[in-house]
Amino acid sequence: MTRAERRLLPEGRTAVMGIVNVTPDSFSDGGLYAPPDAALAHARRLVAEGADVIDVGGESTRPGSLPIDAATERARVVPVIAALRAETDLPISVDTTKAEVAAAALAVGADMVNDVSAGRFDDAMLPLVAERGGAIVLMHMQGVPATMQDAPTYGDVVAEVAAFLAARAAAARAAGVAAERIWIDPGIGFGKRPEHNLALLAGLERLVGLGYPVVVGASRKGFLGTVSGTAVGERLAPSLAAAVMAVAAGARAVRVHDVAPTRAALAIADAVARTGRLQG
Ligand code: PMM
Repeated sequence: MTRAERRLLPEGRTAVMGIVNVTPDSFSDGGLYAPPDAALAHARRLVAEGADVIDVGGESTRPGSLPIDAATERARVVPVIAALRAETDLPISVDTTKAEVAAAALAVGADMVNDVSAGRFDDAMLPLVAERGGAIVLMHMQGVPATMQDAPTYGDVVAEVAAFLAARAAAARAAGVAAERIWIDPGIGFGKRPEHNLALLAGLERLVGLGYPVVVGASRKGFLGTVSGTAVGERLAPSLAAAVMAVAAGARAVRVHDVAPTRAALAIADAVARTGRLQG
């Protein structure tokens, strides 16, 4: 199957993007999957649990984290993506802000670049994705990971994130990326206080109205702990609630750690949404 033939969004239900962090320092899974074999085994498990997309990342973007060099990042993600591509036709995305890493990942079979900087950290990113016929996730972030949680400030967070994403989608199209290969993401937790994250979930329809598939990554994030009083290892139920709320507001995809329970929860959200559409 070629890249052009692989469907990024399944028909009639929300896409579940399963997270494979090949990093020694991710906030939510603590580097559990850092060795390539462990990352691959984890990816296989997410496939078996029903993931629609596998998102492989080699650089931590947790608050306070510092960038790593492209060679290190490439060495983490490329073997995992190549091995995964050899055994599945599922879409694979690479979570990176570096065109060099994205190019290597696309060359071994990735379909999509998940860029938390929306193409701003590397000017070569959008032209690369256009040239290779890849897809891209454009995510909002205020600041950079090292300092983004120091003092996030907004006037109207929903309006500002919507304007940012519209501008970045326009930049991607101007670089030659086809409109149907662009997803947008509010960037939950990226330069945002809990009230900003809640406002974005409450106002998600505004982002949906921009006309691109919206993906939401709330899984296990800090604001869920703030609101529900749960530690990072206890956030499955809050994560499922956030995913269901996102889908009810029109999100087409969710980026999650826990694929099987998310699929089960979203089966209900999708069925209710379908019934609502039938009722007109
Ligand atoms: N969150 C993280 C990393 N990459 N990509 C997108 N598109 N959206 C997100 O919300 C997002 C991301 C950080 O979370 P992790 O450490 O659990 O992967």
